[in-house]
Amino acid sequence: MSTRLSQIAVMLMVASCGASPSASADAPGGRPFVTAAVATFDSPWAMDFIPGGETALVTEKRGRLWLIDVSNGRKQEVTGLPQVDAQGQGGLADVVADPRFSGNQRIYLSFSEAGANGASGAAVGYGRLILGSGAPRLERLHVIWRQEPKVSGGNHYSQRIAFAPDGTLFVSSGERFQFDPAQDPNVDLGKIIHMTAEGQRIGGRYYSLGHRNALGLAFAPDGRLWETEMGPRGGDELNLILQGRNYGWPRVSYGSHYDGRQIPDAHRSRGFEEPKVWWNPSISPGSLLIYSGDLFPQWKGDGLIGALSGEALVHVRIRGDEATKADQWDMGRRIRGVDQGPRGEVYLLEDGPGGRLLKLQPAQTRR
Ligand SMILES: [Ca+2]
Repeated sequence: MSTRLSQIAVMLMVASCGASPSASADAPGGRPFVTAAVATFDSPWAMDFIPGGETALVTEKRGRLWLIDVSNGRKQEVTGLPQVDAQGQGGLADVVADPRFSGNQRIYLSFSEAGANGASGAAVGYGRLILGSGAPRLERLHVIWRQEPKVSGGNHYSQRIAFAPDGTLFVSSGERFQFDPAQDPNVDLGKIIHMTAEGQRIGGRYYSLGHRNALGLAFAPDGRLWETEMGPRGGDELNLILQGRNYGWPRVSYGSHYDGRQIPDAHRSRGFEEPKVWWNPSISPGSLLIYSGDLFPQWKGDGLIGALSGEALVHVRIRGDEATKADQWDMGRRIRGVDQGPRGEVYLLEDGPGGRLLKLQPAQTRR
């Protein structure tokens, strides 16, 4: 079935279930959106729209990058990608088009790269995306950041990229399942790092510390930086990121270690930042979008989180520097990515082989 046909089918199903135009789209138990599958991928990780159009970039963990026209589902593979170390949670990860893409054709990628003796680490680079006739290709990839130190094991790279409103870059640098280095000011592990678009560090080694595995990093329209972080068992967090602050891992967490050992709860009394929201049981937040469109006015300025183990789209209400849990819609699949389209539609990436790109639109037209 074509995308458009399946979309119509979903809408007809909703209509035949008795949804009336006057009913609230947010009625308890009901979803305020309908979904349509646009395309499928092999373990997709992240997506970003190229400014000004219907074309998005989608990464696959094993190292492939795709251009996709979301209006018709047509995919083209981008050549010229860096060699990535795809093991465990590592591989090709985030993709972000430069906000000045129309002038410089630049895209940023994060990926895991191999080091000596089987070690690996996160990295960020940019290149020029050459479009036009022929296959799309990435030219002159230039690595601007390498996580130090590289360590063994394939966990907690994080490697999420967020452009700040002023054109500088924030990168989440996971603690690589090493625990204590998240508190060591002299290594990159467990930090959020601030750099220029060329990779020059701003304000020293790190912007904030004490993070575990921060897979969500996004600016709100008011300029505040929010982060989601995978905690240990029952300790997933949404944090407001402030310069120089310590978020406590592994000294404190609302969760407990996987072997059952307890971790002290209270952050503030021990000198650490409290999470704004935390989840027990875990939802495994894999991505964070702060919604800024008009298509879903009830989400404007709020957080939308793709939940992996939670198999859900999670809505968090954000008001200034405060956040509260709002909705958790079961999607029946691990949700890896969440992004916003050019007209305010929301896109989700399912996790794993055959992961679908889903388009979310309002469940009914408001009259
Ligand atoms: Ca914390």
